[in-house]
Amino acid sequence: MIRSHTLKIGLVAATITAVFILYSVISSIEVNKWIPTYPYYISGNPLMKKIDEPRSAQPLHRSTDENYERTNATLLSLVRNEELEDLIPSIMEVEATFNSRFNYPWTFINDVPFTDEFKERTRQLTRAQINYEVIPTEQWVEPSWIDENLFNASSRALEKEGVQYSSMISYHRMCRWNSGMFYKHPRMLQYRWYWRVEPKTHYFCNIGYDVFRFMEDNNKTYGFVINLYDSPESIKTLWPVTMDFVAQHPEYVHPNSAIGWLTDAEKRPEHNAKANGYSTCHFWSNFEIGDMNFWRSQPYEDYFNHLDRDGGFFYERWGDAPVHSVALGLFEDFNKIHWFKDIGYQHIPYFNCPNSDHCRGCIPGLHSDGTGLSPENCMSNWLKYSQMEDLY
Ligand SMILES: Nc1nc2c(ncn2[C@@H]2O[C@H](COP(=O)(O)OP(=O)(O)O)[C@@H](O)[C@H]2O)c(=O)[nH]1
Ligand SMILES: *[C@@H]1O[C@H](CO)[C@@H](O)[C@H](O)[C@H]1NC(C)=O
Ligand SMILES: *[C@@H]1O[C@H](CO)[C@@H](O)[C@H](O)[C@H]1NC(C)=O
Ligand SMILES: *[C@@H]1O[C@H](CO)[C@@H](O)[C@H](O)[C@H]1NC(C)=O
Ligand SMILES: [Mg+2]
Repeated sequence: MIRSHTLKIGLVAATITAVFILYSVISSIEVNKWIPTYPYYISGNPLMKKIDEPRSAQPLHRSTDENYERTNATLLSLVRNEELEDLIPSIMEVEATFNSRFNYPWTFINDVPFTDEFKERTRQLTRAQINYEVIPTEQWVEPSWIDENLFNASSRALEKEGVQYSSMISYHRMCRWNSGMFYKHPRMLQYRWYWRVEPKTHYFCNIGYDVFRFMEDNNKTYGFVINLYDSPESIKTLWPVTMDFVAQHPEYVHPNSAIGWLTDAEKRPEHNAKANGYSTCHFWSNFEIGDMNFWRSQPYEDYFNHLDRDGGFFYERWGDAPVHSVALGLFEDFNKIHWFKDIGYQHIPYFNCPNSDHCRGCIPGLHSDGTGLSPENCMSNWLKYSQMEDLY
């Protein structure tokens, strides 16, 4: 009697356990669609500290303020007609989390005219003014001194080294335009501040304050969300060419520069070695909120011309992200560079996911959606050299 009773209890327990295991497996499959299997939470991850809104020297400006006024700014997107479907969700999310309250104008820029479909579909997405612009040819195509044979030969060599997009001339043009031309576009000359928005990016957090006026009130030049190491093969001579420039213009280097961040060799010595002295750390420029007065300044103008003359935008594959970052890191006060920790953001495959009540659909602390990408994160270097660890 006792034995069969025990057996029954055993059977019931086994069944419950089996159901529970089955349930766990099924639910973990569901969960695993969203949560990466590697430990995305690393101890000391600064994103895990709960945050709200950034500290500001003056009260943050809200659209509900009495006498609220926009500042001199535009949302900016360089984009192709074919990318319309990928751009629409990005616009919708920027509108939903920020711009539906502030109504900053959008500026869409293209190397060919926008189609009617592009214009009609994007017009549905915002109440704000929209500028549709074409890039003047001379701001887009290779400068006269670029040799096509040498470009062809170098891009084949870079291709062999695995440098992404190296034989796509349009990608080189885009990187050069984003480095030294976008703020010279006739439409952009009307504005001081810009926020760059790319197709296929996502925005997870409500931003209740005017980010441009935050920049203005706090004397910030540049805002970023993600800090990464670059592919050193794409920028082998960027640092040596930059050092030539600095030797000609030592007066341009700011006494509070972030040179330690640019030259760090401790964390990834092999990157520093391949990039000839540059850590390859950079602000990921598919998101940027910046003051175009910096790009329009004499030091940056001279620096860009020096790089452009060298030809590395074509003979190597210098990205606008490392070019912007090296310039900011050398010629600007690091205190004027702001990590928008509170802005939840994704551009495949990286994230900035704050631990904040303003965010939805993004796992706090998450940096990337693939395994093995955490070595690409340079944020800890930035925080170390900019001594900003305690500020957030
Ligand atoms: N109009 C135009 N936009 C481009 C071209 N190439 C790239 N872009 C834009 O430049 C940005 C960066 O390009 P993307 O393909 O996203 O490069 P990735 O993010 O580095 O993979 C995106 O906003 C693109 O829409 C081009 O040839 N013409
Ligand atoms: C460079 O390569 C392109 C594409 O393969 C080709 O059309 C062009 O003729 C080449 N230019 C020169 C100067 O060899
Ligand atoms: C906005 O800034 C640009 C560039 O600094 C300037 O030329 C323009 O006059 C400004 N516009 C307004 C309305 O302040
Ligand atoms: C910003 O710069 C202005 C002019 O140099 C200065 O008066 C002001 O105190 C600065 N504000 C902050 C928050 O640093
Ligand atoms: Mg992109």
